[in-house]
Amino acid sequence: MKKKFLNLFKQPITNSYLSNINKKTTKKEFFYNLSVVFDKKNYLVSLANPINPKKQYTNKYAHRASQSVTMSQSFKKIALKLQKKFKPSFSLEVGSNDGVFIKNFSKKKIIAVEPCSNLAKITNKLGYVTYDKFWNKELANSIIGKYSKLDLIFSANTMSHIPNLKETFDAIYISLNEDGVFVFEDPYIGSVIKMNSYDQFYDEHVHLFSLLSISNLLENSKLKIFDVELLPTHGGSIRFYVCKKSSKIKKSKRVIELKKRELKQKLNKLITYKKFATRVKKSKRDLLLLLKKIKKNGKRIISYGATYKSATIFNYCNIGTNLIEYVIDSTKNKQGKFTPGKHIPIKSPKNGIDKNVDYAFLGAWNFEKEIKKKEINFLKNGGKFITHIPSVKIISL
Ligand code: DWN
Repeated sequence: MKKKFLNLFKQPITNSYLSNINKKTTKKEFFYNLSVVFDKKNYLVSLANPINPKKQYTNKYAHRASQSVTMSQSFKKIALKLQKKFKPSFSLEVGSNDGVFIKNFSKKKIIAVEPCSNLAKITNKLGYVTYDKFWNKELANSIIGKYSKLDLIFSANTMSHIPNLKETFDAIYISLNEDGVFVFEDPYIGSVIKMNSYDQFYDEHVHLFSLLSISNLLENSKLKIFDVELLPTHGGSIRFYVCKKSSKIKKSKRVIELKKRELKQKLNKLITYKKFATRVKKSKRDLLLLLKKIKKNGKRIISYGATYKSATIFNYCNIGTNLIEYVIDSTKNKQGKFTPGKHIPIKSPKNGIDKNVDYAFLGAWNFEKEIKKKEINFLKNGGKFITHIPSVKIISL
């Protein structure tokens, strides 16, 4: 039985950065009601009404995973680790974005699937065969028909984006060799609860996983979890190692330990999510109070990183250009555009944060360390960051 615990109200599609703001473009903007449910049966946390993926993963997809040094390094590390550990002859990545993971493999040893054709074009150009299609059983059958079954399937920040997990996991099963492994990582609900990072809920994050929920989902499949890791990336992610139930790969102790930890955190109880929803309301009140106070004192506030996450914050808290003048982002194809829903202009950081800016809200709070390092002069000159993680606060040198 699914129980609604969080309402983030009217939200736009987070990838829908607007090129122009006029009556025609704003009238066409798509909004939906973002609410989140907890399934009391399998403990999965999901959006109540997912959007049609064809509206989201278009040929205008904006996010480029290679934009952050942190993520490029993390993907390189896991790519090398998986090749060393499993020695795969032939691998596949589901959701390859701009190739940040596959570029660490030989072009002959990996292929990819990426539904956003503008992104698939990038990796095809680099010489990595990339299907610009959605991952499903039909595609899996055509890939194994043309090539062979796979020793390794990797997927980062993609499984959580797919509404139909049963079809997805079935497609993984038919594509894997007998001792093949499927490794996937996504933001971790345990961290979201702990850090109060409610901005991890947006149209693309259809589900946020725990070990408990994925274990339950896989009960009805021919797959099993044999290892798990918690990662610092994206403010706390979880990486699952999965194989066929018939495989001889041994289960790691970490699976049992993390299950215990999740039960202690009560990730299997509705009350945990209800309490979280109360903290989310407080976070909104505190953020608005702080931003309004700063503005009243005549100070200038911008936002750092035109993230999909910050679309949730700005729309839920009703933050527009009255409070945040503009957003800076290093992604070229976001620059010159406007944020979805609240229409805040996005600019290039050029030589870092402008000298006349007093405060920068961390839209990309998950890269706080990287950003602070890059913007050390802003901090040295008295500039301050604002974050809502884990509670609303000002960060100065
Ligand atoms: O799952 C998803 C995650 C991985 O990426 C997607 N559904 C969409 C996207 O979500 P996001 O926008 O919340 O992700 P990030 O990775 O937090 O985005 C960071 C943004 O900040 C990028 O647009 C790049 C930008 N940035 C910057 O301008 N300067 C990042 C860093 C580190 C910087 O120094």
